Amino acid sequence: MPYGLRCEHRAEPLGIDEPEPLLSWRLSSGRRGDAPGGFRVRVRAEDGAQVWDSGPVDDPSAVSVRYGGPALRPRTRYRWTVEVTGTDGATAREESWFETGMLSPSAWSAAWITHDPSVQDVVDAPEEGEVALADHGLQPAVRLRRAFEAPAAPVAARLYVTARGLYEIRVNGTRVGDAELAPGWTDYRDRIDYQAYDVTGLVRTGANMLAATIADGWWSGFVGFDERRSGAHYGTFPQLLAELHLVHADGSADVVATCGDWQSARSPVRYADLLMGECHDLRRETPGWDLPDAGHDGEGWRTAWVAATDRSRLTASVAPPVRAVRELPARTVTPLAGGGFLVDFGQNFAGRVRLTARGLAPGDRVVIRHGEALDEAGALYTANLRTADATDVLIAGGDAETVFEPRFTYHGFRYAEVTGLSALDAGDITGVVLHSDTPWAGEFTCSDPDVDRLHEAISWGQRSNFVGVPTDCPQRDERLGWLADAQVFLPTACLNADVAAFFDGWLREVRGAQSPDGAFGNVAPRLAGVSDEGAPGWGDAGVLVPWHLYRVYGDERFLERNLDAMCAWVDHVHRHNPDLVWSNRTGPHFADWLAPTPTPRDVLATAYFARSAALTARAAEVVGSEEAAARYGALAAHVRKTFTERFVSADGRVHGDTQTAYLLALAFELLPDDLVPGAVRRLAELVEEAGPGLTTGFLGVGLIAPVLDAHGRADLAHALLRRTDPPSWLYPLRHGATTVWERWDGYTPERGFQAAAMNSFNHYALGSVGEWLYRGVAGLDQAPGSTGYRELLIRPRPGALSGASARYESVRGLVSTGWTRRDGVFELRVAVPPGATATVHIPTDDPAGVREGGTPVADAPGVSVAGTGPRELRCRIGSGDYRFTAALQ
Ligand code: RAM
Repeated sequence: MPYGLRCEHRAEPLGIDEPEPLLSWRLSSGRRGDAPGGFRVRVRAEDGAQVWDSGPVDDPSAVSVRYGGPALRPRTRYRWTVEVTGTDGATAREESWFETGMLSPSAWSAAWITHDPSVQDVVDAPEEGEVALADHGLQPAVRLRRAFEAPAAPVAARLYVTARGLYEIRVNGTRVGDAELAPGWTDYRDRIDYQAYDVTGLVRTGANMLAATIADGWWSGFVGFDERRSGAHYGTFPQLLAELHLVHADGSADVVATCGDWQSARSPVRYADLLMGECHDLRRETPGWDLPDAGHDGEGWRTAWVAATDRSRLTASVAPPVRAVRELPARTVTPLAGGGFLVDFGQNFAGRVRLTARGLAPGDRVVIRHGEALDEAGALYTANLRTADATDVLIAGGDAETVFEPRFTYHGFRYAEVTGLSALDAGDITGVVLHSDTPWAGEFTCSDPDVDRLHEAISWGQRSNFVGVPTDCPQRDERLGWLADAQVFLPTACLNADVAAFFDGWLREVRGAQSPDGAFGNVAPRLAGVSDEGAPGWGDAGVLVPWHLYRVYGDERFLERNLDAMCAWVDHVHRHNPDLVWSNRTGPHFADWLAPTPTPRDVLATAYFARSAALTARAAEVVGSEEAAARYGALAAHVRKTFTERFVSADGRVHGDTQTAYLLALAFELLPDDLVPGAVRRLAELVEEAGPGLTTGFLGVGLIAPVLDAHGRADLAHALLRRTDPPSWLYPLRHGATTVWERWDGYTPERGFQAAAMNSFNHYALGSVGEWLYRGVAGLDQAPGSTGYRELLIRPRPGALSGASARYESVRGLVSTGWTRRDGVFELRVAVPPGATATVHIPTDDPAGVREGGTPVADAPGVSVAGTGPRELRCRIGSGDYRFTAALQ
């Protein structure tokens, strides 16, 4: 059965601009050995007319096809079916739809509108709690509205909308969609995403009102840590651009577009900034302003100001929107000695609070400050937020009860300090978790509750930092799309969630941030003030990320879309380092960032040079660029040779003699075969000498468990996992962490907090060990040469655990593993989706005694024995569910 149909890696996307969308499906089957014989995809228009028929495609491993029909029409819904034929000839089908967006910037007619920025509001003298407004020169949000008549309720209504800034838009008072922080963060100088919404049910016969609020967001608010600018990285005031397309029963159409006949006013949101926070003055609310019967000449409304008409940078968003994905109840509410309350949500996360406030008089202020930790005295600790105020302010109106939730900001926090209320019940304050709504795809659990907590902390780090773009941290004045952080965490992220569309969107920013010389940046979207030229391991993300996405999702377009940029990057490094040791143009060379033991910079850089050249060659091969494949393949071989000549001794010692030096050499396959055993031995010694312990930073940390495992030392990987002294993964968890810290020693009881200048408690980079929990501990992996989970590798590493299991929704279907070890019996359950095959490594003391479903493996249906290794039996299986049992002490 096909299920989980996707178009462009999204379920039922509304408003895509891709002319040849990828249509994909997953497969399930209850029968062992089931494999599809082939598929057929048909695409139809809304009226049922066939638009494209792939015809029967005889490809047993395919789970996707690119649309290959006539040019798609703009703003049109297409329905598609996939029919899968089993090897027995039986067919099963499933249906879905996608809808095109504007398809071309030239299709737009709307203008960018706002409140005339030359009209200054009378702003009250700042009072307590309006610090941000006073200090930072922030401006009130803007309201825009347009009344319109509909002769009859339309048969279809679509709203295409974006902002330079952030928008929230309503039809007749009802909020449209559930996207938060839309349109998201792009380098607005190059591209601005728009979103499409189905508003058919919201438009009525007669008078209607389209009404929006816009705020600064990334466009004109504070971004990052560049203190030279008072916000305004891209522009100085927010603007809205929207088109409402109405289709009537008689086939006629109307468009309501932003233009000079809209009205504008200052919003009661006195300021809203991603870093500083939001202030909402309810005394200024004018209920009904967004309804059709609102007085058109109400106080404060003016003719909207047309700021610009350039529509050339508009593109449909490809990533899933940020949404309020879940809510966290307050775990404790503690009254503070000086007044106010301290709320603990029990979890560090990105988002904001929703507060119900009662008994306030007009003008009363409720101030909500956010922080990740408490200081020694039990008060909110905010020093590590640097210049981010992260403070929301409610100024009460006349209502007996007010529900306040800021709309145009978010914070990274676990604790909130609320002042200005005489009482606060736990039920009156809720944490609202925001993140890019990447469908969760993985589950992991094992018999060690500490390791489970680590997995949870890693997952919360992912949730907190996938907010529009992959950020380093969600709390301080930074929150930038740092390339290395994303690159090292990507393998973990891909196992936790379906991040294909999310990274497809971000890679546009990575390419956009590339210099004319070919240098990728250190952050994407590009930002003035953060050094432009990519450092080793940072810039290389422009190569490593597309390659990994291709492997996980089997979608060659990740390579097609990025290959030119990958080649330009490798050429850039090569051009400036003709002797093949990367020592020139290393950008800010962050090396093995925050490593307890530093690795020589040229070793690390040259290793990445070789890796990027090798992956670029493989990418070129996949997309059929033979010349490029040969050229980069030869370059990679030369860089590897140079690496060995310059940095590796005859017994496999790598210059610097650090864990990360060996990890890079081994993970990137830089060493000739005869030097590998010596390098592995030395790596193991270094790990053992350290405790066993690790001395790696951002670039080494994700490699340590996989490399030790790949070279027969899974025992050491387990030892690192169990370690509780710093540097280790469990140490922060012993000290209250609920997300992975930026630094191994972000807090120690002896010394207290690390330097406030750089000490995030929610940074996912060091959590990149998450990948090995799935691949190593639970044993859920794909084979080295496999893409899109076609060829699985099931190889659990039990260590001293008594059980572990993982489930993963791959592009092909559900893969799962689960093992237990009890009373000398090892039991392993495996599920393989149709069309995939798997090699299963069963750890055992008695390979000859292994059974499947109670039957000796040699006789078990669908199982073939592939060989034995030291204390293991290898079997090959096809799709279906299996249960192996083996003797294991
Ligand atoms: C820090 C960021 C990020 C890292 C860079 C080098 O400021 O938090 O994690 O990649 O520096």
